[in-house]
Amino acid sequence: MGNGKGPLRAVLFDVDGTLADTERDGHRVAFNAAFAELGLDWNWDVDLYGELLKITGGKERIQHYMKNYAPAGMDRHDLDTWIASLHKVKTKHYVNLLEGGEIPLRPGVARLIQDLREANIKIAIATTTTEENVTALLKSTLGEASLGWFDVIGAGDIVPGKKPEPDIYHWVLERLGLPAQYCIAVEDSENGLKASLAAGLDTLVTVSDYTRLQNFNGARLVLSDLGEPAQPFAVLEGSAFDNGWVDTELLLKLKALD
Ligand code: XBP
Ligand code: MG
Repeated sequence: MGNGKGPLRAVLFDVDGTLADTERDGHRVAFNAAFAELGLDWNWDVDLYGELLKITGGKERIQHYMKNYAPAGMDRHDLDTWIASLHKVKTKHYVNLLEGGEIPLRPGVARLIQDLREANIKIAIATTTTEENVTALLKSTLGEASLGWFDVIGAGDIVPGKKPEPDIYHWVLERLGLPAQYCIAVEDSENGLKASLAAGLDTLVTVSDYTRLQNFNGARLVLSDLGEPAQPFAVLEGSAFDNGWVDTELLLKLKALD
């Protein structure tokens, strides 16, 4: 199961569901606001959105929805351009939500990022979402300066295949200049875990409401969240060595498990 021992040099964070619970009250709301703005009578409720999350990428999700729920629109000759412009409106609404401070970081995220920086371990982002969304989330939660804390931010359409393809992880590892065995990924979903494992990364999973029941075979450890001293995590799969919150020391122990 392991990918070879190596010192821990970098942690690669997924964004949606991992850094923050962005999907139900963030992306979903922004998609619906964009549909309303463009006069579409589509509404993605909480359950339907859970289904649609199987498709990663907002533009890909819209296309999948149209094909299965609103096929009439699929005939337009400019389908890709039309979806891209609808998605731009969605991004505008999503960034507005973040700038309004609507979405906080999940437990333990800010603490772990600080701890890794103090330990001189690199941090990076590997996500399917649009880069503007990542920068808006980091700015609104950790402050403007936090953008400079990340050695690499890999997001959106810069690679051909979105998760569960490993492309974004390969892209980030290449720019970090590190082989996978020196790194750990933090993910929240089965699609994300598939991507990180396919890139050869040991992976820690913190589940979110939408992903709790998914298959996390191959993860080093599956937790409720990263935990805080005053609010320890629950262990769902694997061993956390009696720790109640994820810190650099626990990640080093996970790396040494092979
Ligand atoms: C995130 C996604 C994204 C977001 C929406 O997956 O699939 O599509 O839901 O963002 P992951 P965009 O957490 O695995 O990176 O609309 O910007 O695509
Ligand atoms: Mg995710």
